[in-house]
Amino acid sequence: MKIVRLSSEIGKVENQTAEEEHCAQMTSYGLYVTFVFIKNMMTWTDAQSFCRANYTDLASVRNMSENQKIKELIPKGKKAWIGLFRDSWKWIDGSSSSFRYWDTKEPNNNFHKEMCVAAYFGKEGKWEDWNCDYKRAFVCYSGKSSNKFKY
Ligand SMILES: [Ca+2]
Repeated sequence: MKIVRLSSEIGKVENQTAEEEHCAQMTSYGLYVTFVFIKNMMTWTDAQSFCRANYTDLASVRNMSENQKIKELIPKGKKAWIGLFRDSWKWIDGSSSSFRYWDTKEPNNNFHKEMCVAAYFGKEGKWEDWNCDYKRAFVCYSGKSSNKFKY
């Protein structure tokens, strides 16, 4: 797989040939987290399985700088699943970050069926809740997640 690796540590693109996979590496809470954009369209659940098989999990977005990093990975106007779902809104990695970046009027739980969250990168990376069965591109991460690593 071709990879573009954008490292916020060195701030340059190391490989320009990428197509399928885009990565951003950044330090968060003192740990390296690598975000990977997958353009294959999948339901939220399938996207989660894919991320868990190939990376760590769907991306948790814990602050504005992580949201910004992810935004930079994703083609403008695209929506992509992230790892937030409705169980009083919980990140799948078990982390308890309260950072949210909802678009206006979101989350609105249309038809009471919107349990999953996509970030919409035509709108500054703001989030919308969506029916989990929609097929979308998505963002995985790899790295240590906060529930496996105590500070
Ligand atoms: Ca919605």
